[in-house]
Amino acid sequence: MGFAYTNLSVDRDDLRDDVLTGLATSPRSIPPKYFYDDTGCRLFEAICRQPEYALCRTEQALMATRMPDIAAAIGPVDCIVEPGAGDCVKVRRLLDTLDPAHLVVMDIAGAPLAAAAEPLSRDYPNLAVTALGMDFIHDLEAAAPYLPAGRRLVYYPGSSIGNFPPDAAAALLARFRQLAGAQGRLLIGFDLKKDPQLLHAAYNDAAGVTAAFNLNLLVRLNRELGADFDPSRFRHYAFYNPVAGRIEMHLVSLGEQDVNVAGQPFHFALGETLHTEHSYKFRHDEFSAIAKAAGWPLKAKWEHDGFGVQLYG
Ligand code: AVJ
Repeated sequence: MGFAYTNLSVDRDDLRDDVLTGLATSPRSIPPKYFYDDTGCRLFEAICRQPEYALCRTEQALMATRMPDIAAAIGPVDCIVEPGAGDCVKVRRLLDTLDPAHLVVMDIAGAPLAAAAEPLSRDYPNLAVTALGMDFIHDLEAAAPYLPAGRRLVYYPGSSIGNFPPDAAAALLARFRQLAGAQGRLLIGFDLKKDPQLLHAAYNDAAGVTAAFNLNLLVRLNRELGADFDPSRFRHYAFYNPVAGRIEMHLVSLGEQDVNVAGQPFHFALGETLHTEHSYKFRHDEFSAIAKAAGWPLKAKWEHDGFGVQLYG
């Protein structure tokens, strides 16, 4: 039924503005969505193969074993919408089972998204595939003209929602509510709270892949913003903060240093951190309270080995 790609993003300017703003605040921070350049996408896939990082594997196992139950709870859908679809692998299982007429995928990395989404229209001949290169966190509403009428299921797997503090997560889920429409549904996956030692290990893998993923952000800024970070002078530092219920990931300056980013100078003191990611962990009841505040009534929930999936709508 065809394939269409539209690039709605202006991400280069967003990157520059977001990074300069984040470097000027205290503590310094950069939004985690900027991890995912080509190298970052490959490193994240490698993280998912590390023995300590079970998140992707347990979600896949849950979806594989509970799919009949999940599909029955969802009911018929005309369109699946996946923000942050990336390699478009996970949604195939839903396409196989739910057989919708339309799929709308979005990702900030537009070119890799288009390359991944195009084959779906060949593998599913009755499916109309729309790929949107866009920053859905910034500008979700830009997708509205591309959504077909009918019953829409928003699919947000992978614990991506964990990158947002509870208030921001509720705000994003409220915007998903608008996107899904009156009859809409939401299927969302998130990492459950568990033994903090397990969480710590997942973000400090022995092979150093998570460290490379974190430090790659500096390499990206060097290339795309003409920055001159020396990644060897920053330390990957990730830990579970049980009070806040989140993994915090930082790059800690190993000494006094001056860095130029997009023509602007920044001084890092010894021990000063650049905060790169929050990864919140939830209990089922905590998550459904956030979703409820965003206008989503809970329909069903599943869990497997420390990973949770919930259905709303
Ligand atoms: C893709 C956001 C789910 O938070 O666990 C993996 C990203 N960061 N290791 C996560 C990530 C460090 C990941 N999410």
